[in-house]
Amino acid sequence: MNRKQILLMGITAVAATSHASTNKEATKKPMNILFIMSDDHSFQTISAYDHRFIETPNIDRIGNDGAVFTNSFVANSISGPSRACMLTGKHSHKNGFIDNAHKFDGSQQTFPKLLQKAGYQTAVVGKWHLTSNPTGFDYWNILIGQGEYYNPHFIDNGVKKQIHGYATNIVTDLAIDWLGEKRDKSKPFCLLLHHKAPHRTWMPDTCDLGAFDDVKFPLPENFYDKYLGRVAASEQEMSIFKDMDIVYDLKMADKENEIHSNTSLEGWGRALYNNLDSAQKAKWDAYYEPIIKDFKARKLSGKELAEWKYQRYMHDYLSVIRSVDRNIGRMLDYLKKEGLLDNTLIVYTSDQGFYMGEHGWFDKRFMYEESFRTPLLMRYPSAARKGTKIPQLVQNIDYAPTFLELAGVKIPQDIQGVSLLPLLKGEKPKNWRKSLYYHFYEYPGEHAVKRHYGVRTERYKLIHFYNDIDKWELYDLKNDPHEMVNLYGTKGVEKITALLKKELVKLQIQYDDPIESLLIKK
Ligand code: SGN
Ligand code: CA
Repeated sequence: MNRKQILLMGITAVAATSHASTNKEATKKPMNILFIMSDDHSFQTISAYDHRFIETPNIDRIGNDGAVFTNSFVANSISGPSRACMLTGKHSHKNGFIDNAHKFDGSQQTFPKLLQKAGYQTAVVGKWHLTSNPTGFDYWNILIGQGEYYNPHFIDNGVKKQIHGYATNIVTDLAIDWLGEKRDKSKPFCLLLHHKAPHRTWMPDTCDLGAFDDVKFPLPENFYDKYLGRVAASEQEMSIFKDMDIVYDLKMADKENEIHSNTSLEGWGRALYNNLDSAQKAKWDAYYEPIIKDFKARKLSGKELAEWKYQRYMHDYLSVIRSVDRNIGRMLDYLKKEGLLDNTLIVYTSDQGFYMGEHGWFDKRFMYEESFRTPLLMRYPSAARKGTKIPQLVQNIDYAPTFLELAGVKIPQDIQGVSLLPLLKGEKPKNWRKSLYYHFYEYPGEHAVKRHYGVRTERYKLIHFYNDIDKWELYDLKNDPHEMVNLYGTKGVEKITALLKKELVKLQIQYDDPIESLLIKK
């Protein structure tokens, strides 16, 4: 179900309740798992990684008491596919969910099913986005499709409901309610707490409106990238200047109906506003109306408009993160109060990274660093050292085997990821992977990012864009961390190109990706 259908649904509102239990649980084995994930949360906007934009003390707590993975990546930088990779521990071509238009085959092996079989209580609350209903969970209460920020609709174990309030608060309430009131406390638990935030259209909670008003964010140095030598990058539709919608994304839904973006998104922007109740609207208007008035008076165009859009985008996005961080703090405090902190592995990640204006963009999809990387922090009570930085190359297919090993469940042979537990324990495994494989399929599609696959080593990245084009790109990440200079085919890179192509084929054989059959030109 898409955003449009959700907005048209008329379903009775029910109030969310949270009952903080006073029951203290004794430390017991095996360890519980709390897997927190946000949607589109860039590593640039987590202070454990980067202090330029925002402080996120609560997310950082997870890493301070455990580890921050400094080279964490996804296998396919988009929501449904990423989630399928995590659930199965397999690349997209193996779990079958290659793009958001697919339906997840819930009859296949997933880590929640294996944990449930091993005696865990399993639950998922919040964003699911796999089209089919969850399988392998004792309790599920999921947002429909992308979910909504305000007064969102859920499917509560098969029953549709609307809950009044703000999604990030509600999802946290549901998680706490399940932990305190609904689960079987004689069993270990595995809880997937998956936020909608900070996905487009970055609607802040009313209490966070204006939180960054006194900040002017510096433009990324490649904001005005001309994409020389990079054909796929020049043909995308994820530019802040060209593709970010004034009304839909940037909330300029004026009462006078004078501001028009002339896209179908404008109407949906106005519908999102209309979905707020009168008290929410009053707070929303108090913040945005002066901005709308000022925007109208300034009649911006060209670079001035681009930079105004960038500032608005950053202000809204970061205000949404404030709520994520605050709610994670609430969750950690709850676990502490319940005596659960020291018997629970806590994971924080995102379904992929996101562009904060680098290359002039928002959104994700590309194998370039900002979207290929994803934040990953883990609080592991038995860690040898707290606050460790783990530099090894890790990927989201590694989460499933990590959880299984932690639970003492045998990792099935067909899982393609590798358990991260040895790294968390401070071990330095010999033969750790030296390269990562990536494959993005959603083309033709929204934002027009061409199909591509590639390999990344510690220093280099080789990408092949295919389907309706045939273009290779090569980057030296040490000398060109922002991936501005495509070295492919230039003098002096013959040897490294050959090595990377060999590595790429090795990975395609190892992961059994039938790439040749996909290379059919239109
Ligand atoms: C929606 C968004 C896109 C976004 C995809 C995928 N458009 O379609 O901007 O790239 O989701 O995001 S919107 O008009 O519906 O907001 S994903 O993270 O869920 O894969
Ligand atoms: Ca996402």
